[in-house]
Amino acid sequence: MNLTMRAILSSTAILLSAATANAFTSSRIGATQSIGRARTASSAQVGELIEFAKYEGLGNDFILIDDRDRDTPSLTPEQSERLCHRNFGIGGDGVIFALKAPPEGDFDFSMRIYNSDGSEPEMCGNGIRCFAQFLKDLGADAESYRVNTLAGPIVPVMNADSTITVDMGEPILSGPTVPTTLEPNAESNSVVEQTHVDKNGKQWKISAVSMGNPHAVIFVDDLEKDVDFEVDGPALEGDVGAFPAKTNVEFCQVLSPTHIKMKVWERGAGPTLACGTGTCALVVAAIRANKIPRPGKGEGVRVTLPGGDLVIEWREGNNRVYMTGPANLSFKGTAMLK
Ligand code: ZDP
Repeated sequence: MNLTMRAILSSTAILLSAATANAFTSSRIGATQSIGRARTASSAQVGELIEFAKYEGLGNDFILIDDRDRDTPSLTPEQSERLCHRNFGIGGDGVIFALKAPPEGDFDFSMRIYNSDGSEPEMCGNGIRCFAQFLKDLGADAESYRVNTLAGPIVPVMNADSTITVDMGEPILSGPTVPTTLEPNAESNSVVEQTHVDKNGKQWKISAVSMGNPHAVIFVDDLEKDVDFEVDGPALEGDVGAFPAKTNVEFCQVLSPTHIKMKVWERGAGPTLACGTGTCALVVAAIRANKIPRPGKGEGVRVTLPGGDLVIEWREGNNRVYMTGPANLSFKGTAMLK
């Protein structure tokens, strides 16, 4: 095939190339002479080819962009939304940008993320593990990274068994800060199993927790019988009367004192296979609502999500939440912006 034909073909299709993690030899993913563009402060344009890597943490999948020489994302929210489309784009639950550290503060990098609908969340638990693995594969090989996020500093630590543990910070419990308008009914203005009726007239008991982003945690006896996922998820996500910034929704079933099963309806992304921040929020909510006892020091709670398991420890000494789980490269490639 000659070059002209290739150019024509590439203008109608997104080129994907499979690769393994050890294929990262240069400091820049897939850097080539012929493809790519000058990394300026401006955003990329329609018709441009951009390099990306695709990662997943328990099937919560993200397009990773190497913007380490930039302060702001090289793609707009609209371009990111189109790239996340599973038929017209690469497909993904969000686009994550690895950016320069800000001049102030002791950071290694900054992270920004756009959801698959183009909205921008403050934080992303599975995403930050993917982010850390992406940096490692790019050659920034450290034991841990101090990452500047819209939810403050977050520190992923690379474990010897190839899992990643992330210090997700302290949960935010004060209702107005989450933010929720549900009436506080527990200490520190928090909302624990507060009764709420959704727009379809269905009654729920909601615990509101923020891990930088808002979560509505709901415990049910039976995940399959008690939840009409595709109806209840969006009804609660978009309930701006109760959650003015919308909310992620976690439906949970306690299986044992150290094991919880959860299904998530994500704000701005809909049903996803896993949600890191949501898993942290639900363990905090479970302990506060006495659904499970607080585990001993150094012990975690196992949470089974549709995409696999995460282990969460809410440490009593410092009130911080630690999340441990995997993050893996799926493929890398070149995509055309539409
Ligand atoms: O808060 C939001 O809008 C979420 N959709 C952000 C993504 C959260 C995520 N699923 C996580 O793992 O924390 C990525």
